[in-house]
Amino acid sequence: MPPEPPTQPRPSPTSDTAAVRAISEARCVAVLTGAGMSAESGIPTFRGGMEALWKDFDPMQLATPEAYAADPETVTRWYDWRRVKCMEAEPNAGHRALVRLQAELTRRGGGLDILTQNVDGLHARAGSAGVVELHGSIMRWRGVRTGVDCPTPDGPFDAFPPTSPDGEPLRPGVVWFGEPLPTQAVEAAYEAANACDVLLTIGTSAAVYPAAGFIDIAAANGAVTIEVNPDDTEASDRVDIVLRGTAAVVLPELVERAFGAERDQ
Ligand code: BV8
Repeated sequence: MPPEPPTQPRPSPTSDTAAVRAISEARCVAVLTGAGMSAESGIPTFRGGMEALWKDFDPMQLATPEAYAADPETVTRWYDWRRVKCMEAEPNAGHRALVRLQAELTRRGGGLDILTQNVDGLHARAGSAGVVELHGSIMRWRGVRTGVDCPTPDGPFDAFPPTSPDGEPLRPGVVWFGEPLPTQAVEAAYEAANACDVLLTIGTSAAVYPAAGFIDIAAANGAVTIEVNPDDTEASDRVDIVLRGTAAVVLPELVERAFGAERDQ
C-alpha cells in the first residue's frame, strides 16, 4: 500500500552544522530528488511554470493517460519538447556533488541510493550509480499496445504521435498521474528509505505520492531527514533540518564540509 501523507509535523529545523555532522557520520544515505535538482541545468520545474511555449498548458493535465487518449499529438509534442531540452541539458554541480558523496560513502563501506522523481536522466549522466527512476524516463518511448521500447531520434520526432517502424503509436516511458510506479523502483525505494541513516530531500515540492512518502518512511526508521530547497515545501515542517538554498550551491558545500576538499581522482 503506498504511504499516505503523514499527520504529525516533525521538530522545527536546526542548523546546517547538524546537517554536516549527520552526513559525515552516516554510512547509508538515501536521496529523494525532484525537478528542482535539474533547475540549474536549465530544465524548467514541473510546477514552476513551463516556459513560454507551454505557458497555456497545465502540466498536471498533460501528464495523464486520459490526456494522451484525448489528444496524443499535443501530449507527445510536449514530451518530445521536454526530451530534447533534457538531451541538451548538462548535469550541474549538485548532481556532481551527489556523485562524490556516493564515492565517499562507498569508500567507507556504506552507500548512496538516489530515488529520483525526475525523468531527465541527469543523475546517471553525471555518474551516479544505481539511480532509482520512480517516475520512469522521458528518454525511453514505447508502443502503447505492445509496450515494446523503440529507439528515439537524436533530435525531435518528425511526427506526433510518433510511431514504431510497424506503425504503432508511441508514448513516453514516464509514469503518469493515476498510473502505478514501477514495482522494482518502489521496492528499491522502500529498501533504501528503511535502511538509511540520513534522507536528503532535494528540489521537490513533496506534493506527489507515493514518492514524497519515502521521506516519512525514512523518518520512521530513525533517519535524520534534511531538506535542500530555496522555498518552503509540503515536507518542510516535518523534516529535521532545512537548508534553504539551491541544489548546485548547497550540495557541493555540504559534501565538502563533511569530507574535506575533493581528493585528486
Ligand atoms: C499512483 C512523470 C496508484 C511525468 C510525474 C497517496 C498515495 C498514492 C497516490 C496518491 C496519493 N495521493 C494522491 C495520489 C495520486 C497522485 C498524486 O500524488 N497526486 C498529487 C498531485 C496529490 N499520485 C499518482 O498518481 C502516482 N500514481 O499513486 O498510482 C496506483 C496504484 C495501482 C494501480 C493504479 C494506480 C503517480 C505519480 C507520478 C506522476 N508523474 N512525473 C512527467 O514528468 O511529466 S509527477 C511530477 O511531479 C514530476 O515527476 C515531478 O518530479 C513530480 C513532483 O514534482 P517536483 O519534482 O517536486 O517538482 P515541482 O515543480 O513540484 O517542485 C520543484 C521544487 O524544486 C520546488 O519545491 C522548488 O522550490 C524547488 N527548486 C526550484 N529550483 C531549485 C529547487 N530546489 C533546489 N535547487 C533549485 N535550483
